[in-house]
Amino acid sequence: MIEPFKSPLYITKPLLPDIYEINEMIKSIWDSNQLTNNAGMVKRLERDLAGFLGADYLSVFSSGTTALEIAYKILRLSGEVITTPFTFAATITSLMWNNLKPVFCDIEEDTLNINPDKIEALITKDTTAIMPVHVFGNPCNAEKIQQIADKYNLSVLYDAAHAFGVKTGGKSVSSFGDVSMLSFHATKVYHTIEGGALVYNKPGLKERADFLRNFGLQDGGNVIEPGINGKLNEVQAAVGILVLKKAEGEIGRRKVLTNLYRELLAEVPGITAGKDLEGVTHNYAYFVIRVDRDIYGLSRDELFDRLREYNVISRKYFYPLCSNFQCCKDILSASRSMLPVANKAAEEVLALPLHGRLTDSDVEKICEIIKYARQKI
Ligand code: T4K
Repeated sequence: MIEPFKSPLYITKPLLPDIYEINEMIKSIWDSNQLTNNAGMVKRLERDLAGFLGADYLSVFSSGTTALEIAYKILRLSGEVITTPFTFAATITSLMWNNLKPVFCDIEEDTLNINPDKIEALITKDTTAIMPVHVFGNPCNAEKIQQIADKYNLSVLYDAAHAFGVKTGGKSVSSFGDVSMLSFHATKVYHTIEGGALVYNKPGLKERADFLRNFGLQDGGNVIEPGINGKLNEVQAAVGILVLKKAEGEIGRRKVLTNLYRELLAEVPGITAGKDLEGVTHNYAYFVIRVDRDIYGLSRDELFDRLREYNVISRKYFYPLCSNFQCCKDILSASRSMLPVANKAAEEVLALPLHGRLTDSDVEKICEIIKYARQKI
């Protein structure tokens, strides 16, 4: 008999800066009286992040979603944007909020990313961009996607919300496409409590984005192009500066736990735990499994409920599938018949707890529960 965990185990627990170090940083902000508006901490964070990511041009924003919305403006997107339904709501709702129509493309079975072989058939005269998502930090097939974009003269905007620090072939994934968006929400492997960034791969874009995040104000107060308030404040930037120092250690610990999960779940029929992709430096942002009901004996939803009885609070990322949202019911490409792989994944994928504060024995016990839950049927 396995005892439930005494307190809930969530899929993540934010990485926190040392309390004394953050106090020092906050004191210096208090002394400066400059709390926001592109001041010292934000500038320092942008420099630190650009160094960490090897980015030439980068800006930080108040959230990943605001960063996406500003990216739509600087890339001058209009009409239709081809994207994936297997993503967090923000990818899709931010498009719709900006009068852009999401066109849903099915995904690959193994990476859960947009399937590049299915993109071309969705391009119309109204398509202006492709917005792939590096789902759970697995890099998309950027080479193929760029070939299609070049052929049809489309922009490529990566939703890299999950892909902080991920590299493939030694190159940061944020170097792909025209622009990449990173999310720094508290649930992310690296965070600024709330926040996000754009990494630009063309000169000139950063300058416009920086105006747009500050209402579009130019020096002298004139506005050429209307903007929004998308600024990160000084206290959050200070958190980001300190959390960055701990990011590599966090990723290293998550790697150890991921490998432990994989080893222990390998013996459970019907549970697939994924593997590292060749040539990829992963960030272990999430640990997800797929549940094959016919082999495992329980559906993903039944396993989710069973884990909850033991105080393991997993998450059904991404269910419901974005294309099945009520707000997408009039979009032709949202039809289930066109998205078989994504609809199946949304029924089978489950994110389990993964963060640097978990112990090996936490993971061992979660895996025991998954084995035991199956035997109980
Ligand atoms: N594109 C993609 C692909 C994304 O995944 C996201 C965000 C975005 C765009 C937009 O980026 P942002 O605008 O958010 O920067 C969470 C996050 O709110 C969201 O940022 C994230 N993706 C998404 C995948 O996950 P929920 O609704 O699942 O979060 P929640 O509150 O259920 O948190 C999960 C668990 O984490 C909780 O059970 C407990 C724990 N937790 C959470 C918070 C907020 C903590 O321990 N402490 C905390 O402060 O959306």
